[in-house]
Amino acid sequence: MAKIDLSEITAEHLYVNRRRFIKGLGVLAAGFALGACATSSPSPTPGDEAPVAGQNADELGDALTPFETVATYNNYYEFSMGKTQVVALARDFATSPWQVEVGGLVQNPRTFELDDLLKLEQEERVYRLRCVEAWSMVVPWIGFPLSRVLGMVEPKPEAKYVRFETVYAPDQMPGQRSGGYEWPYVEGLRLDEAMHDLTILATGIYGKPLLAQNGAPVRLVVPWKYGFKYIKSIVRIDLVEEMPTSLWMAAASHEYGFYANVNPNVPHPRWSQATERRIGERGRRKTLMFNGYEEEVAHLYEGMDLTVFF
Ligand SMILES: Nc1nc2c(c(=O)[nH]1)N[C@H]1C(S)=C(S)[C@@H](COP(=O)(O)O)O[C@H]1N2
Ligand SMILES: [Mo]
Repeated sequence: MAKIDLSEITAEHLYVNRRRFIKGLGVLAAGFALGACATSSPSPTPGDEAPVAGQNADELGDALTPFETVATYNNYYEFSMGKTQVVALARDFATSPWQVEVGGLVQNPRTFELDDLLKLEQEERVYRLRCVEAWSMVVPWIGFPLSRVLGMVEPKPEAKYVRFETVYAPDQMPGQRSGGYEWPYVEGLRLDEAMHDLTILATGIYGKPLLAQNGAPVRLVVPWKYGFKYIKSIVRIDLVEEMPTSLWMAAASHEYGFYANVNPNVPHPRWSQATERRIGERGRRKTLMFNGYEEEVAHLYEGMDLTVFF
């Protein structure tokens, strides 16, 4: 949430982590300067120096989910429907060169090179990630508010929604070669949701560039919504007038709505949302309204019937 602030840290182990994180940021910054010349993202390899985050808990005191878990337990249907199979299949996914086209109802349509995005000030955000399958993690993202990019392109007054598209690369993404879904993956936000400060484009994780399996080189993170809204490997962002139809709405409109705000009181047809399994913990914990970000985002939905906007 907050920008990196050394003064808040006193405990020795946190201090060590913080210092290592700053070193990590240096690596990240060098990566920006070099123009992200790697052709694929690093995968966790035994013996590698473990990447580190700048803090080791979220604002509620919940511990970070270990890097190894975040990097190996993935939903990324373009590669596989098997969570633990994504890493291997995404290993050679080419994330450079990479462009993100931002257009539609804007004054200044613009194609951003990945480097343009990496030159924006990057900050760490430790957020809970809650999947609609009722598991959750705590993830230290690196990124920047989506509002910065939207501000640069200047949405026109008619723009009401933002539509995001994942890369279409069936040659590299085996899941896109099989039927069942309307590729590419599409997601959407209402413009005010997209402009909210909690909404970020993530370019890193645990102080390092984003891993292919986590959506490299750039993916959306909207912490008060279910994980399927966090669209990965984005190549297009369009400002539009009509509510976009997401891949999941198209695939199963009776199961997935546009808003998809985390809500313990509205069950999914297959999964109660009242409780969740925090990966790495025994037992279950109660799901928090808006995933614990109610104070920050509830005002966006004033007057809306939250029981029907799953
Ligand atoms: N393009 C794309 N984005 C995606 C998905 C996907 O299959 N394809 N899965 C979503 C789901 S269901 C979840 S829970 C999160 C998982 O993100 P993670 O693998 O980084 O934990 O990514 C989301 N973004
Ligand atoms: Mo998910």
